Amino acid sequence: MINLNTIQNKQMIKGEKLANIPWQERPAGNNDVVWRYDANPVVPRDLLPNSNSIFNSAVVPFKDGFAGVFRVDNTSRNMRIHFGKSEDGFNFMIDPEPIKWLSDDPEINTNVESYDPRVVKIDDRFYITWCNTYHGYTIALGYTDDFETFHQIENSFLPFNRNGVLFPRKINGKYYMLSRPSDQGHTPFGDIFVSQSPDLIHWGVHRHIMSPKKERLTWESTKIGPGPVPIETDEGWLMFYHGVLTSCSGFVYSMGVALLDINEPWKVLHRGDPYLLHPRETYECMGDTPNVIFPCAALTDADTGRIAIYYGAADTVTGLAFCYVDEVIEFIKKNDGK
Ligand code: BMA
Repeated sequence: MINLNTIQNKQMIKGEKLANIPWQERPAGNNDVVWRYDANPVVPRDLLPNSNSIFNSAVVPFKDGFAGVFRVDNTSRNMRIHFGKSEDGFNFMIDPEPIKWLSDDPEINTNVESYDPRVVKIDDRFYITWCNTYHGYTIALGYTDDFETFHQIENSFLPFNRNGVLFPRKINGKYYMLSRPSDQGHTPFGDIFVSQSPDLIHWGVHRHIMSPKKERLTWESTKIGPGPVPIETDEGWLMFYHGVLTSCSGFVYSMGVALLDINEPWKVLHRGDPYLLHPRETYECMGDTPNVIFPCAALTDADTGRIAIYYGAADTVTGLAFCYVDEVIEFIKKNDGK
């Protein structure tokens, strides 16, 4: 909860304007920093004839509308990623066929299972990271210029790793990627790291950003992992992330936020102690995996400070939530649990 009277209407996003950002104002009487779209889910589980579930997906502005890469688990329960598009960011058309990655190297172009994509525009090219299988789960990287032809580059890390998230620009001449080293199963641990690359192929200079908060029971006691592409603000990189608590009936995934140093993003400036979004609605609490909120994308409008977050709900559908950048930064500072 925040005191809205104390918030100045500051514009803090350093990025492009997005006048057509999907948006719905905070409902009357609601003082939450992040609020949900009232017609969630935006993507139902059965949008495609053979989809079991569509969730943990990424959306970016493209031409006059939006394009995205969607995690679709089919009715054989294979995990695949598909191209999708939308005019308004609320209603999507998803290609029934998974993305066909072009690559000259059969060694990396395996893609037995593909899931949890993120998409980022760097200069004029859209880069896609996703969790891929190469002798175990690891981070794959590809790009597209037009969302028609997709090229796969190199797997960024050795197995096991998940949640590869590129920064939207080079920092001091290097590409930066967040990730969460893991194991081959439902990893019971996980810290967020950041790595650097001169060419998007060779990754190194690995730096630790933050660990789960294990010293007391918290919503992020078990493991944490990066979510959407970090948002550049006047105060640092805004990093929404997921955190996991182990309850009597299993993992509970919530969303929180931290602010990272602009030039040395392994340095945490502030970290919100409470979560920002936690499974409460039926579509978040019931599904193939109950009690999961898993954010993978954020659209931003530098003009108004609006942020629209796409998140997977209960490993089944895709939801949308909204917030203002200045209110999120105010929240982190007032509730700093670093
Ligand atoms: C993680 C990933 C996500 C999933 C989450 C909750 O390990 O597999 O794709 O949403 O678990 O089940």
